[in-house]
Amino acid sequence: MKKTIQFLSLSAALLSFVACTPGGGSSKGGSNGSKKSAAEKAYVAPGELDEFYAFVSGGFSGQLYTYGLPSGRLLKVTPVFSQDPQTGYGYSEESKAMFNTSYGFVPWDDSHHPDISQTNGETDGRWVFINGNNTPRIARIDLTDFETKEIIEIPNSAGNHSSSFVTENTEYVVAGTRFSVPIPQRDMPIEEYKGNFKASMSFISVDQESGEMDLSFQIRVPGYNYDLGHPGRDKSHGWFFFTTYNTEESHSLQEVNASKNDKDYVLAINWKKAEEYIKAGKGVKEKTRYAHNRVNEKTHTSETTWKEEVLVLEAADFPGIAYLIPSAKSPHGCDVDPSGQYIVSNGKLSANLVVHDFNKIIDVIDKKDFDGEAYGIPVLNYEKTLAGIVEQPGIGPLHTEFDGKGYAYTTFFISSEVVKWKVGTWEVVDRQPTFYSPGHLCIPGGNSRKPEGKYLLAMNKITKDRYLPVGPELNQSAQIFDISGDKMELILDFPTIGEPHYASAISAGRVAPNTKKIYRLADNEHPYVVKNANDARVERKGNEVHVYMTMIRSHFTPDNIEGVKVGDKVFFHITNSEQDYDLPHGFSIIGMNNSELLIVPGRTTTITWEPKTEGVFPFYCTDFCSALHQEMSGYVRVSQPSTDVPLRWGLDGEWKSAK
Ligand code: CUK
Ligand code: CUA
Repeated sequence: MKKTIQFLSLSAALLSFVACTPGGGSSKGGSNGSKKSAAEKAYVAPGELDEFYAFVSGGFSGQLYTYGLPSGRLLKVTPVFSQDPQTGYGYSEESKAMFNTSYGFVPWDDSHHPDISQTNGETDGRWVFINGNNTPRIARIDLTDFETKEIIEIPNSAGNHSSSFVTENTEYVVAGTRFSVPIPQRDMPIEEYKGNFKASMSFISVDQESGEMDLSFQIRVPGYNYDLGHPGRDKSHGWFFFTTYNTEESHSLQEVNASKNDKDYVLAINWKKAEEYIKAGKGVKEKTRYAHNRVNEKTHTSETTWKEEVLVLEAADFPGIAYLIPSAKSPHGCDVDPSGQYIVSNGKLSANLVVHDFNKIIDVIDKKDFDGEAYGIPVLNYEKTLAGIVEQPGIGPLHTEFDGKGYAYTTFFISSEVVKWKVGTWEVVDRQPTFYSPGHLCIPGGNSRKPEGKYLLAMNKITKDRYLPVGPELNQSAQIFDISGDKMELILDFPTIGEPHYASAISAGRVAPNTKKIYRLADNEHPYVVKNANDARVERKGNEVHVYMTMIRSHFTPDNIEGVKVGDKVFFHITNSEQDYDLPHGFSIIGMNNSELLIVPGRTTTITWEPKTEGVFPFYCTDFCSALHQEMSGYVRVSQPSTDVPLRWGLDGEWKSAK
């Protein structure tokens, strides 16, 4: 019965969707001005390409997923914080160092907020940054090949959630802590949290040429929880805004104890001011230890550099760096409009949506018209910084994005809807149900001066009956709305992987032309590269056997190896000799304890194998690469340790021996 009602109301909703908007112009397939059905708007015909790339976080999968908009097609899985058996990321010898942290090898994380690099406040399509929540880290993905190139650990942080958000010229990737902890970490009673735990806001600079990150400085702030943040832009460029919760500083049963205060704060940080102090030699270099993992582009191999100190500015000691603005109860999202004037604090436990005015904030600060302080940080007056209130727009606001046409869109988790409201008049102009309970939403360029307000992607937390049932664990559900008209129109539902939190999207034209097709074999400086198949060989170093192998349609060189012994550790260093687009080969051998390798043209990758018993064992190419793919295979003969079988390798009956 419940099902029927749901179905009926859904059909009604869909009908009204179809009936309403004229839908704006389409950039694909020519525009004829005729009305398009919802299905047509999301339909990207065979052979046609999407208008936008959407980078969708994987949440607890730890990865980044690239979808096309408006089709909802999954274009790419980029492994970031978690091992990936499809590519060998995190299993291959070249990629293992990416997971080094001060906590050891950590091959998983919870990734929430991808953000695209910017130039002059616009997304520029160079890199995507994304946070690892659990073991605090930030990763950089290069959009020429959609691979993770760098992971930097964030010391003095715990639950790296209010991150990773990019300032408008990619000066910094900013990473706020969620939890407060003892800094430096030490053994102390949990009950002594209040007043003793601290929080760190990390400013990670980005090299504009290479994209390389460097932890520039941290600002030490009171021991609240910091949920989300966004950079100021345009007039508020140089500032950063974070939402706080648990200003009660409770350490247990937070659902009650962190929800007592009627208002929590928005923390406003003037990072330009912090830079001035640093230039003047201020701040303290604190001892710490964290990993900085980078891929060497010439060898395609990751390397770890251990860092031993961090520059810290105690916010209370440096006037003008930090201010606390009382805001809606327990705010979640902290969003800044394209002009940089309005800061929306999505008070998830508040009936109204509170918007602060940057001009007023500055005015209050200039007049030093403070309402006291907290831990030495000036507290501003709520009313005096208020731009306006969106009155009772829905229940449980989480996140807001902007369309660049004067409207904002807020997700409401509890009332399960997206609500469109007008910036400046704060009136609600449209609302549409989502199925069900949206978290973040994404409009291409949403976190920039120039949003491209054509589509809105809502990422829902609850799926229930949207797809065929598949047991208790369901994929999350995303929905695309066309927002080019006055009313939002639902045009597509599609399942996602892991739990997407934020997504950031960009016009395809800013990314597609720069993407790589192959890696040039001539540029490959991997120490085990084989550029000419004649140089393929096998070498023994004690109980290590190193196989220098090539792969090309449709054979491995060598494809016969003898003289390997039980107890050996075999390193297959394999170079894909192809120089054509879309020609990876795979590699796997029976009983390997890690993963296959998927090797793209021009690259060398290494996987290990430790045979446990004697015998003759096949290996094969795992990626269907040619009509003779099934022939792309070989054998390794494994003997007892006492064997006198010499180490040799061959192809087509021509054998060579190790010297
Ligand atoms: S959070 Cu998940 S819905 Cu981590 Cu940005 Cu709001
Ligand atoms: Cu190479 Cu299949």
